[in-house]
Amino acid sequence: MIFYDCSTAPSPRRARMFIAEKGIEIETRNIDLSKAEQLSPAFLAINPRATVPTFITKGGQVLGENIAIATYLEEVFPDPPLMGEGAEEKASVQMWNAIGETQGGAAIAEALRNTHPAMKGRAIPGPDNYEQIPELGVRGLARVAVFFALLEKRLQESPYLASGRMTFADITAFVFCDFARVVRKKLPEDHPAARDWFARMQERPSAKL
Ligand SMILES: N[C@@H](CCC(=O)N[C@@H](CS)C(=O)NCC(=O)O)C(=O)O
Repeated sequence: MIFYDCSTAPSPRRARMFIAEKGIEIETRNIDLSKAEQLSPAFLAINPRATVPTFITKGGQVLGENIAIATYLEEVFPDPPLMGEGAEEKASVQMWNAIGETQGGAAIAEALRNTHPAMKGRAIPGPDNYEQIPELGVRGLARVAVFFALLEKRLQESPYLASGRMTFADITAFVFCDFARVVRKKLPEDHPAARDWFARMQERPSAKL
């Protein structure tokens, strides 16, 4: 198995945390996005979608999405369970992970990629170039605040997002909450439950990698 990581980007950090929480060692290769290594012919030959994380399974399959990597690793290394057990918890992990991606990660990406000078012409990751739309930057910032409020509401009623224990859904939301610093946003002081959850997540050894 091979894990293509990037030490500075949020999406591969989710896979890195997941692997660490499983307590497993996987051969890891760093792809430096600041040097556009994801667009090099060598990497495009591995993943033509040009994104990290990318993961090669034992059987040689190329996985280019966090959800696929997590699903695969959960099956091969079931302990500790991070994708939920039983119908209710499994469904909840999928739901809160999707919420983290679409309402958290996507909002931050929208805000960052449509405004940062270094992302000019690269508003969307992948092999194709897209111009920035500055209005999407403004909308993205508004959506980050809505995401934080959603987390606060959920974490007022549950210690972790999907259930009573830490799962992949928490890894996803935590990584994006932390990454929101790139658009100068963090969980506000009047979100005490979300801030308490964030502090608990931050203390995990997997969060320090
Ligand atoms: N949905 C994908 C997202 C992957 C993604 O967008 N990765 C970014 C880094 S956070 C990337 O590879 N960016 C390359 C680029 O900006 O060209 C996943 O969760 O695995």
